[in-house]
Amino acid sequence: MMDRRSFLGRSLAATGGTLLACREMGQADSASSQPVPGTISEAEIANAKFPEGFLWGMATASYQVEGAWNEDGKGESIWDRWTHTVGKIRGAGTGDVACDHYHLYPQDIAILKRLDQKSYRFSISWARIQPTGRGAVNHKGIDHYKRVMDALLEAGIRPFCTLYHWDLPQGLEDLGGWPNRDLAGYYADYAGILAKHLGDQIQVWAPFNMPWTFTNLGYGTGVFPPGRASYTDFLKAAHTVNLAQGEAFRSIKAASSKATVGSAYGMSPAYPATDREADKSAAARYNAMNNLYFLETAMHGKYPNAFVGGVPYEAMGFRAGDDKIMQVPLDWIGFHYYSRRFVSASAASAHGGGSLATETQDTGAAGNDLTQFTSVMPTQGPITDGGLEIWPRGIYDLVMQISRAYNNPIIEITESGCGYLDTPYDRDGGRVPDTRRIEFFRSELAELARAIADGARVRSFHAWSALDNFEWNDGYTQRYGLTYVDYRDQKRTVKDSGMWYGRVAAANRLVI
Ligand code: IFM
Repeated sequence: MMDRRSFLGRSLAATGGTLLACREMGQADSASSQPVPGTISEAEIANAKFPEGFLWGMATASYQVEGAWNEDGKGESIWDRWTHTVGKIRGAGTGDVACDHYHLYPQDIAILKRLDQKSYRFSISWARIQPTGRGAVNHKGIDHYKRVMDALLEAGIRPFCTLYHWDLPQGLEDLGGWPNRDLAGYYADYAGILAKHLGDQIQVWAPFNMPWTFTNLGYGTGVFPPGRASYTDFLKAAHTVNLAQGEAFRSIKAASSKATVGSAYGMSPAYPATDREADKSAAARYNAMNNLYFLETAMHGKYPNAFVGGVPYEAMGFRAGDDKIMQVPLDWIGFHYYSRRFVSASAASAHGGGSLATETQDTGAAGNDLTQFTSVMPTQGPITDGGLEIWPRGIYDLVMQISRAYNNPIIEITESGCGYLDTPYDRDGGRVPDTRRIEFFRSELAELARAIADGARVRSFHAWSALDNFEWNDGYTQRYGLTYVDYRDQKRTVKDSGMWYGRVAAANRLVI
């Protein structure tokens, strides 16, 4: 039998590092030939190996945890405006207080340290640094993040900074938001400010969290702020973000010689719904649109083939020379894995649903005449309380696909996790017995270890999330944390999954 390292080596040679169609993503090449759930054995879990120095980590995002929405000179963001509008958020939740991480970060970092975490992925709120998104720096904002970085470094934890996790300053939305290409320049200024003031403390930067999601939901389907539903606005917003990613890469590098810049994309492995050629091409278009739309532009300066009739350059506002602005050699590739998709060819227009989880069940959305695919989240595996199918094998397929397509890059898993509503239970001594979350991570991490054994250069895994937090349109009705937050008094209780994950980090293997 061919060993796994040579398998990846041969695949790389065979493909020359170019993009693979979905049928090449391992043995699971279409919906009809999927393996059954739970195929990873206890022995494989027990023997799963992670490289020495593997960075076990957790992630959060500014709007979801910080609170302090109008303190220390912070400006209004589009999420402040959205959550302060009646009817937008389940249960009328807002991020005004959230987990109060803005004030409680010392105790949250102490928990990370206690759980042997080596990397903390967080995001910076642009409106704390430049209240309207342009102009003078708010030094109180910079000083806050400097203190957070000091606490992380003191705890021996690597700061992993996402520059933008969806909380655009409202002042920039008032100028037209991401469809206005001027935002690429404002964003590059913001990135340069961060690198100048925080570059001594932060070396790992990801410009955008899930750029496809916030441009599509914010401007294409309108279920996220600013709530616009226009496929042309989505195309324009996505193009500005691609330009901004390139410009930010350069301004970060110019301001900080130590900086490395990568990504934090959301990705879902896509399988054709049937063995029909039309569905295979549709799955490849899904992959190009939902997974590679911001990666291919950075690595190769061109849009991937997501459209039936070719890239709609005019509609997206593409200008001569934009390919050069977009192209930047990312130092590493970061992406999240939550769930997979079955994709079929479809010409019928369709619209996305109302939340982050359900939206992903139908990505044809309003631009379906251009992309001509429909995707669904399968329900073959167990479904979490957050509404997503559990499919551990997906992380293996995704990591191998990206490894092959981009010449075996360094990979950071920037998020993965599951929503379960377990709470502290007196009869368990006040513990939070979230055994389903432990099971989720055990199988998934064993699949990740399998990809590493097969030659993928994965150097970190960030569990989403360090804390229960504000889950966007779902408000506080979902709990993704490895630590429970009681929003009445902000009391933290590390869940059983958090304790387990801490033992895994300490042992660098999947302990029982
Ligand atoms: O909470 C979100 C996060 O902001 C982005 N990735 C998915 C998470 C769970 O839905």
